[in-house]
Amino acid sequence: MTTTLPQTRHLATAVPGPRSAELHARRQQEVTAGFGVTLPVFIDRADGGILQDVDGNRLIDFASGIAVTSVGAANPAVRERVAAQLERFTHTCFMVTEYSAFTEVCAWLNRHVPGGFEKRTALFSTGAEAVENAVKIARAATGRPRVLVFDDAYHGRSLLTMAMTAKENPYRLNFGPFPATVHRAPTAAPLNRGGTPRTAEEALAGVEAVLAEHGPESFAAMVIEPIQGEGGFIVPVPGFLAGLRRIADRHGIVLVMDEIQAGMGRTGTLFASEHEGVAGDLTLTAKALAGGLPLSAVTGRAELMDAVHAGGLGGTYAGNPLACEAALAVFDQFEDGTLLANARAIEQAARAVLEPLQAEVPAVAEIRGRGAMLALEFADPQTLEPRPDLARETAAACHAQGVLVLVCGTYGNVIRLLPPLVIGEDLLRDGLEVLAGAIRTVAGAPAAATVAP
Ligand code: PLZ
Repeated sequence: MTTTLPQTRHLATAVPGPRSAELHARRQQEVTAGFGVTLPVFIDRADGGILQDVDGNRLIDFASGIAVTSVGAANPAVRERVAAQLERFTHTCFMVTEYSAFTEVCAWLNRHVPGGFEKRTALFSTGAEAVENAVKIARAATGRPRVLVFDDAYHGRSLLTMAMTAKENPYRLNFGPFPATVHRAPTAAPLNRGGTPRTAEEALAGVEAVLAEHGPESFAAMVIEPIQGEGGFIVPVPGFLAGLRRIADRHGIVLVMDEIQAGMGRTGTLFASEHEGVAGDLTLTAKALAGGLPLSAVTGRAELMDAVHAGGLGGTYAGNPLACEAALAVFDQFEDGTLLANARAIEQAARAVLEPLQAEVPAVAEIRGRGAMLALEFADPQTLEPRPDLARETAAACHAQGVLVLVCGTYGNVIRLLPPLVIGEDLLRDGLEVLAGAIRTVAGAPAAATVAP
């Protein structure tokens, strides 16, 4: 694939460099303190697997803007279609007058989203909006109020989706009260949560218990990520999603599959729920859907999607024409299977470098994920206490060497990899070697004593 930037890591200054530091200082004078930043570096251009900053550093992108720029941040087909649309018009509002790109995006999703039933799609702009609208649709279709969500869930920052998100700091802190109709059930525990369920059966019994407590007939929806993203790249234990499917069917609850982070090819299949052979009644996409332009979708059973009264769904920017054109360009690139093959090749390359660390560095507790959605969890080898300090220091060491990795997890002790699916082999390997070196330096030598998080 042709790119506009050299696909090599290059350090021209310290990271962040002087120009970034200047711009960051200015930002602090003008931008709310409520936005955090992973790495205070200002980007000038980006393409393929590279982010080039204003100091001339070329950083390896293992973040993709949180799983968004899977086709690269300056994908030629995306640029071309968006530019052509820019010449025609930028906006009409689909609720005022119509345009075909909106319909075509819906048609592609109806065809490709899992589930052998007739589907309809609604388009919005952000992931949180897709989640909110799925709940609206499920309520309208069932006439029920409650929503079931799970431990370690992330569904957004809006008032309802924040209530659905599990992690207190930073997402929920000081922002309550929360709607009383959102209830949380257990998932089978990732490695270091002693006392929580370990198997699908145990977790599903916990789900049934929460439903029974409030009456299963009062639940409109259960919402689950097929791989939990912000919560720590937690792959569901085998049988858990299938069990949720059965419980949803038994009680007439709408199963909502939040594929916002894990979907659109990230895990080596178009949708992560395909790995479990489970289809949601409603499936949510956003992020990588439109190659960096804001677009999200709710796709699902026609009878649910059409249960809403006309005018009940919408939004000024919902399914913006530039974003729809970008999505159509992304869809074209899934046609030949290369992007999915890339995701699987990224997994192989990453596992080959990272898995040996498990034997070598005791605090590397687990390497998990699917395709190009892989994570490494740090915990004390004896107590399994989370080690967020090691994740933080490893990320900082990578950043200093020009590799952008993100930290996630309910305990902040997980390093996650979300490279663009178009990242070149050499660049990927270079980034992985930097990461492995950082882990050895930070967490390697003598088995560290437990440090309070
Ligand atoms: N559902 C599964 O991953 C967004 C959030 C980053 P929006 N995840 C990244 C942050 O700190 O805000 C996400 C997700 C899943 C929903 C969302 C929400 O998508 O487009 O950010 O609203």
